[in-house]
Parts: sequence; structure tokens; C-alpha cells
Amino acid sequence: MSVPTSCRNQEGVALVTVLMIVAAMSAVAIMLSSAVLASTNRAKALDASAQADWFAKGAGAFAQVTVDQLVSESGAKLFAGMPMLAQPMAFEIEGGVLSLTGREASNCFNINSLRQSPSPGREDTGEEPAARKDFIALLEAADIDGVDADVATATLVDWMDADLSPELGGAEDSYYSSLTPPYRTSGQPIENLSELYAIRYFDPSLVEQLRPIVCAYPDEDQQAFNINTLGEAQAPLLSLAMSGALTSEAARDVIFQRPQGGWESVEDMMATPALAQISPELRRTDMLSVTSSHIGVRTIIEYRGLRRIYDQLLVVDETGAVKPVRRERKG
Ligand SMILES: [Ca+2]
Repeated sequence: MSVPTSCRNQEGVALVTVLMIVAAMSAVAIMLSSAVLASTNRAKALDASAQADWFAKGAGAFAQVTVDQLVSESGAKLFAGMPMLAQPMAFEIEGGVLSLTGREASNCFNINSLRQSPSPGREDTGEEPAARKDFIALLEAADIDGVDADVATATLVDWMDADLSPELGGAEDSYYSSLTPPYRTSGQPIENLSELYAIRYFDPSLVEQLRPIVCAYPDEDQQAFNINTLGEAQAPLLSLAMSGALTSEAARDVIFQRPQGGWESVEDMMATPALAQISPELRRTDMLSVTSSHIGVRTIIEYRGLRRIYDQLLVVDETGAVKPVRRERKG
């Protein structure tokens, strides 16, 4: 017995409908599984990120304890090539690796010292502040191309001072507000060297040349330089401490000839022929030391596909205690 044509047509329609429902259900199932997968990956990434933050906190505390131990064992007499400064300390963690690298951070001119009032500790005599004279001398010793040391210093002072009257050659809000986009001076100490890019005349070339010899610390004091960790790029600092009587090139030679393990004392270093011939009143030995007051630690955490970089600045106070003063995420 043959099936009527209308029945066959109805079966065909039902089959197509079923196929369409199956196709739609499959599409929904695929969408749901993609959404679940994306949400699982996101949850995993968030979990890894939270865990990396905990590792960073732990590493920060560990770095402080390690530096504290290093300082108490050595009396803060850090020298170039000592283990913590020469190579990173790496630790395997479940799912990754964590490394800590120490860095001498005392060997730099603290540009926030330019905020000091004239002749610190004395009455304002109208004299140019000592820190400003030093910064001008440093820029000259560093022989930075195409920069007028007086103008660059005046502009930097104007950026940080609270008033709105420009120094000779400097720049205040009246200059920055004419730029596109306009902005204003901070009137505050420099927080990070990258802020220098915003200041008139401080182009990337100048900032890069300054990086090895300047820093921006929360206090306005100038710390002594550690003669046993000075790098050759920091030779202008030694030239400054010798009141310019030693050229940066000659200072580089002195640093290059430093004995293994460093000098015992600043006096020992002064016995070096190149320094011994400099008149004693030009040798500002109070700017030099065999100990470190500022130590930086970089922590790199590589964990489940994440990479985190943190920089920490630790200060050794007069009692020898190590205190964290700044911590920033670099990447
Ligand atoms: Ca000013």
C-alpha cells in the first residue's frame, strides 16, 4: 500500500524542523561552552594575578629582611661585585620563579634637594642655594650635549617650587599653560624621574643622560655617595665631590682602578695619586662614604604566564635600621 503524497510531505517538514532544532541547539551548546571556557580562563587569570600579588608582598618583606641582614653583617659597607648586587637571587615557586636583585641607590644627586631653602641651616643670605650650585656643576661635569646647565637647573627649580615667578631662564605656569595640551607645574617634589619629561628643555635625550647620576627621593637631603659601588657612568658625581678639580674622565680612571673589594676608607681613596694632588679644601670628603644609605631591590615574579616587576627603595637610617620608603610596580 502506497503512502499518500501529503503524508510524505509532512514527514519531510518534520524532519527538516527536527534538523533545524538540532542545529540551533548545537549552536547554543557551542556558545555556552565558549562562554564557560572564557569565564574559566578569566577566573584562572584572576586567581594567578591575586596569587602573584601575594608573592609580591611576600617578596617585598623578604627583600627588607635580606637587606637588613646584609646591612647588619657588613655595617652597610656595600661594594661592587658583592653577591646580592652582582647577580639576582632566584627562588622557584610552585608554577613559576621569583627573583630579587639588589642595587646601590646612594650614588645619585637627589634632585629634590633643589627644593632646599638657600644656605640650608642658616639665614637666607640671598646667596644661591648650595644644592643648586652643585647641580649646575654636576651638569657641567657630565658634559651633557646642548644643555645650558643654569637654564636647565632654573627650569627644574621652577617646576618644583611653590611660587609662580620664573627664575632667570626658568619656566612657570605661564609657559606650560600656553602648550597644547596646556598643563601646570607641580609645585611638589619630583616623585618619579619620568616626570622630568614634562619639564621644559628636559627632552628624552637629556633625561636618559641624567638617569645614571640623578634620583628623586622623598626627603630633600643629599645622601653621601658610596665610593665602593660608584660605577663608571657615575664618574661626574666623584668629579663634583672634588669640586671639579678632577675631570669626569680622570674620575672614571680612579673608579676603574678601585681595589677588589673596595677601599677601606675615604682617606684610603684620597691617597690615590690622582686625588692626593688635589688641594684639601677642594676635596669635599663629606660627600663620600664607604657605606650605603639607599638600597634598591627589583623583584621579578614569573607565575603561570604572568610577569610582574616591582621596585622597592630601602633606606638605612642612622641606627642602621632598614626601612622601606617607596614601592612601585614597573610592569
Ligand atoms: Ca619659581
